[in-house]
Amino acid sequence: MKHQQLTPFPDGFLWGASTSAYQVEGAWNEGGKGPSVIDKATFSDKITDFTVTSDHYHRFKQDVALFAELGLRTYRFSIAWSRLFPQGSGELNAEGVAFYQQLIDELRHHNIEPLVTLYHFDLPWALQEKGGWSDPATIDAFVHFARTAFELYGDRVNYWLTINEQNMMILKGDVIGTLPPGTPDPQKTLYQQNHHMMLAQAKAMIACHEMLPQAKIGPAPNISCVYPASSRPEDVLAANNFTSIRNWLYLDLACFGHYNAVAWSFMREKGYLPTITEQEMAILRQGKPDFIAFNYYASATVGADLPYSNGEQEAGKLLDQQLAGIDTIVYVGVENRWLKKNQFNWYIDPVGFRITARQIYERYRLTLIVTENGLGAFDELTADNKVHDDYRIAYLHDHIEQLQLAISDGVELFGYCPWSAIDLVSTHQGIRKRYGFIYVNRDEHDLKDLARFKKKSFSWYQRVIQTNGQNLSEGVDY
Ligand code: BGP
Repeated sequence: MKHQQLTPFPDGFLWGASTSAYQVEGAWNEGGKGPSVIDKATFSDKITDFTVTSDHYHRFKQDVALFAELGLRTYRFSIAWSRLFPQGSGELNAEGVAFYQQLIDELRHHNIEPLVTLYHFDLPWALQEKGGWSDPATIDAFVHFARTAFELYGDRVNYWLTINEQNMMILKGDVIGTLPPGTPDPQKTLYQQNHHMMLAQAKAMIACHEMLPQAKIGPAPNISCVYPASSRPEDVLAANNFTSIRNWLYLDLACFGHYNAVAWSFMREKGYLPTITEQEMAILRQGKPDFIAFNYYASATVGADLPYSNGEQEAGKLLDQQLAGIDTIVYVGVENRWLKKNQFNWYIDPVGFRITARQIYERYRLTLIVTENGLGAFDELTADNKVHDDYRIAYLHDHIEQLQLAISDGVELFGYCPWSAIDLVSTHQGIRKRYGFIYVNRDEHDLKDLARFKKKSFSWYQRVIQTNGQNLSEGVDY
């Protein structure tokens, strides 16, 4: 649809930016924090230092002041579960409690609305050792953790996110570290874990509504529209399969409280069906989100079978959460010749962003917020401490433009939080893959002085926020 007139971003729109605890805080073993699966993961060992990351734990006041200067109306961050509960459950760590109290107070002091993710990939190691999400006791531990966070911070936090990218943890369990290496029957195990996470999420949403009637809570999956490789009906069917398995399985359970039919039949065919009870399904039906948060980086394209030239099969590329991958009886990830790629081989597809937002809104009719979207790139700090990241400005410009088109299409959207507020360590590609508006002066292993420098995109986004998204194209002084 070509609009003659665009609908403006609503008043009070939450312009924001995101981070997650294990990627930004550092202080991995300070302040009484227990280890998480990330601290024990082997994937990052050689690539980068994950123990200090951006040192936000020690520099949060300086960082929040910069976020305020940027003009953020909201800041999305996650609570490190093992900072509150070093053992995952049991004893509460007072220093961890105090850290998030101070962070939230600092945000409030600057009129920045905290948007809190309860769990962003960093399951406490003590729980992982007992079976992690395969053990139903982890559901209780999560619910206790969530209730504690509601109790501690509920008077100052109005927006909560349950679990970050649960769908990626299941689809890419080996990449993100959800599953200990060597787990027998990994796929079946992951779908059972998925069921447990869904229950944990539903119970947390129920608890939130009971304890904090004024607060709002929702899931935060990674959702991408899926294109068929061609107009061949079999390819369209494959795209449909992948949409159900990648996207709707998770959101149908969260919003409707039932298993998506196509995803269910996929799990049955493959022998991945989880064990479920009627009582559990009743809990899933009862727990309802107030909104849907979603992360979007790129679209996916799939075909029915292998005759297509398949860039995704090249060695090493499968180790990535944004690639569809291959399941020969269901879908095959293929190249999309219409789209450009970034330096890390992720597609850049702003129109896909609009399509994705429309699809989610049309299906669930819940208001949306974008909790991640951004460009990972090799930024260069010049001799005079500048970063001329015009490529990031271009990416964000094109995506925000499409977001306004989605709003003009009728999609209800209340916020946009690009990834990331400040440079942080990438999930598996180190600090060299930078996303932030603020440069952090460190290399992979040489931590330098960790000084902060505003990038050109900082000034640009500042203007976007000031003009409520009406001034995307104007250049900025930098
Ligand atoms: C999402 C995660 C984030 C972040 C982002 C960028 O999947 O929720 O934690 O890492 O992707 O990914 P990467 O760091 O791999 O570039």
